[in-house]
Amino acid sequence: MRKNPLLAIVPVLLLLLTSAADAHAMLERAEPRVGNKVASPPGQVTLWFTQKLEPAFSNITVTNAAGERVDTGKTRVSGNQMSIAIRAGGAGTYRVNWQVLSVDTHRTDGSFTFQVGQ
Ligand SMILES: [Cu+2]
Repeated sequence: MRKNPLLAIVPVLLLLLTSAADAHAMLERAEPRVGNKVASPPGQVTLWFTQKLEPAFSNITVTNAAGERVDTGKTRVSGNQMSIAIRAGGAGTYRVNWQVLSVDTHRTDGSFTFQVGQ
């Protein structure tokens, strides 16, 4: 009885698909840095990811200590990097929320904070 040679490559294909699916766009680093303290409000927030991003479906919002939006609403995406300009929103804890669609069509999201002031 002959085995179908195509069956032999199925496990290999499954392995390739699985490892590709694990490689979602995760946050690699940010400026201001995650959890860091800066003396005055930065002019923008920039995030770097582990994969290239789809500009139309990737965005950032930033809120200040009072929970008010301080971002301009215009996220700029370039390769695996995205950034947004922010207005000065006083001292305290700023929260950065991000959502991205990576080029492998997987969505990921997350948030982090940084501190402004002494
Ligand atoms: Cu993925």
